[in-house]
Amino acid sequence: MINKFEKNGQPRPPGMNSSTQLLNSFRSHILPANSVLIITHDYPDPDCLASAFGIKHLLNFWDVKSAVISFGGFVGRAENRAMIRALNIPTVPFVLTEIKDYDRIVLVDSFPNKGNVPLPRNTTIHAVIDHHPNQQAADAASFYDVREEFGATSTIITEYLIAAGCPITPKLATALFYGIKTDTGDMRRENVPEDVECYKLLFDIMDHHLLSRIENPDRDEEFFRILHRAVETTYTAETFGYTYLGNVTTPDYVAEMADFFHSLERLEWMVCSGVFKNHVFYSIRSKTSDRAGVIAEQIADRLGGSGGGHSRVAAGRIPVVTKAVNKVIAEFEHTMKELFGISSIPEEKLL
Ligand SMILES: [Mn+2]
Repeated sequence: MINKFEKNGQPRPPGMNSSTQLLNSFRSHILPANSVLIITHDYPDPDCLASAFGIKHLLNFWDVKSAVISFGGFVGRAENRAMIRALNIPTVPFVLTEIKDYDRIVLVDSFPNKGNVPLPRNTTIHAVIDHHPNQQAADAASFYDVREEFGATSTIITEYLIAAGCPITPKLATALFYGIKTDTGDMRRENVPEDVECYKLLFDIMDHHLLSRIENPDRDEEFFRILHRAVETTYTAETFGYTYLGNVTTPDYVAEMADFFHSLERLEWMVCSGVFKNHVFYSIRSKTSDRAGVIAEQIADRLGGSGGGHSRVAAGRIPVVTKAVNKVIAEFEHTMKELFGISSIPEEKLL
């Protein structure tokens, strides 16, 4: 339970003054409240889980009686399930919540009406804290803190906790550290000095044994089946790699395999797709380009889905409505090749 900056009077991370102002504005949009619903994107990743967990701590610190973390979908990736278990992050499936039971709604690591949160359109959202690039206008009545240049929403939340003087427990520090670590890809993807400063601060507070348990989780057999299938279907076209996973039991596998196969030497791009619950999910990774989010959005626009993301990490989903799923996959692959300009480059199977 250390708040290092407060305690030792050390220099604050860059940008802390603006964080204090933003925190005060956030507070005035949320308090007074008895109950707050904290929503992450569907199939949550460590950054949004940690951010929601941090906001829950902050609201409890401000004497909000009930702060509930909820999302559509479920937690699929083994590491993320281990994170929830090891850090005791309480969550409630969105289908079991009633919006009217809550005084305020906070959205973390996502933006309204982007197709990846469970809230019905026109739901009043009182605060949005995010780091995804977004073209849409913010609703003037609500609180928005969207910092596109930040590597993780967990960094913004860490600054809030420090600015508020809210104690950061070892478990919360572990969550936020892991959120920053995964979203910045261990600092190999976009990040700002604030990400590194918060990373260092959290490193001294967190529980390293718990982090080790999260990063080395037990895996179910399905993981190895998916890995096998991915190795079999992967092909490359010069510096572009693609794998199609077929039906998956959780869309998290699509992101996970995109990350893993992206490490194949000579690849600049890696795209992975898979089918889950009447949707084709896809993930795009880039090593040096800044166009992953743009391409994810273009694919979604052309095929009637939703998509977007950061410069090197992006994702989307396309609904399978009237057409057969194979047809949607074929359209997806055709559009992908066109946008990457690889339609005429011969494909080479990995195996
Ligand atoms: Mn994030």
